[in-house]
Amino acid sequence: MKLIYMILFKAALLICVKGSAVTEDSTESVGEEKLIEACPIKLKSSGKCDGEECPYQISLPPMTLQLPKHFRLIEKTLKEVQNLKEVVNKMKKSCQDCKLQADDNQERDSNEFLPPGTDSPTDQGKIQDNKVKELQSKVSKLSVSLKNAKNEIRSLQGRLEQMNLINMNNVENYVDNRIANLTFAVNVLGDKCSSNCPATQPNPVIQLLQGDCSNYFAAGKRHNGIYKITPDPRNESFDAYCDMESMGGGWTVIQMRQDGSTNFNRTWNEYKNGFGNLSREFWLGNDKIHLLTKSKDMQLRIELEDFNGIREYAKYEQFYVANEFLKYRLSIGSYSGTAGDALHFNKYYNHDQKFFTTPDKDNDRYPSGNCGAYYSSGWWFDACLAANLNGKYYHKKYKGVRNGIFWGTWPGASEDNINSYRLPFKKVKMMIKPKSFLP
Ligand SMILES: [Ca+2]
Repeated sequence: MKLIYMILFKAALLICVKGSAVTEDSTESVGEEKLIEACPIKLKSSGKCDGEECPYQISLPPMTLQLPKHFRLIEKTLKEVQNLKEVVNKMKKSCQDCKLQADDNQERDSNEFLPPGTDSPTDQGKIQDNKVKELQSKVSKLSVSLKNAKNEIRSLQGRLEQMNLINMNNVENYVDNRIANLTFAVNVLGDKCSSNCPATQPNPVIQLLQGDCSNYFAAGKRHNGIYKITPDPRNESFDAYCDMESMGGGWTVIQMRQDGSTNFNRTWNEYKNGFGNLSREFWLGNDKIHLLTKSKDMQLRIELEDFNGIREYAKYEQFYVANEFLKYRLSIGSYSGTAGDALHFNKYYNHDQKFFTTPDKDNDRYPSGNCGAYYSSGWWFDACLAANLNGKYYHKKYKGVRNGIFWGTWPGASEDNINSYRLPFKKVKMMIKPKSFLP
């Protein structure tokens, strides 16, 4: 504090000196009195001096100091401090109150002090007793109902056992009755048999399934005609024309042409199932040919006759037609004969391992079109043909597209050109027989 007073005093003096200096500068005629008036701070001795130390008195005029803005913060802080002080005091007081209350409670508990209006200790005990009694009665009620439930369960168990027993008895009785009946029936039969059971000769009807025409031949059939064959017992039997007379007999004919009575320009499904008349002209059917060639190793014999009366044949020791999934692919080999191996004409015209193509299903190797449609036939076309025994039946020579029955190795067949007449065939026969067949 002393320091602050000193600073204030010094500041006041400085203001006075400066003020007088200004006055001196502005007016030279200012007197000493004015100076004193201008600086009202008075310093004078007061009392007696004690040696060199003399008491002095300073009288200061009331004054106002403009403090910097920061002093506002000090004021605010002071106020806050004051507030805090009050709060702390309040808290202190309340804390003291709390402590007093706690002490009071402690005192009350220890003295079992009961405020007026509450039940006395004896009342409290009664209430407790009542509660215990209530609980006891509840427990006893529960135990009674539990007992009842137990009894009920027992009686139900008893009934269940009875029912089981009844059922078991019923079943046993039923089984006993049945056994008795059966025993009676067996005894009756036994009596009958032991007395006069006629020795009945078994008369089995042995129906041998004939796989193909060679089986009929082996069974003594020697007449050409239609026979029912079953190449695969898992598939249905079907009729086939059997050639029992030519070339050792036992031939199953798969294709025949002789008069042009049957149109061979047919669909995939027709070639699949077969068409025509078995006694005259027909295609047995690709599914049937597949079954026949699958059941046994078959040889194929092709007989051809032109209108000049020339007859030739081609024989293949290997002949197999795959199933429909494999597009009835042809496997043919081991040629022998007089007509020439037109099915393996050259490397460009080779029918071996070719798929079957019909006018409505193009499986051939000719990229620009359908050989079947172009040559009006269903056949194992390459791109397109050196042989086509399902071609159109011409009764005489013809010109134009070579869509008639054709065998490329036939004498003179390869020499013709587009402008020359093409040779028709009078008779064609394709027939198969197991390789193992011995007439
Ligand atoms: Ca094609």
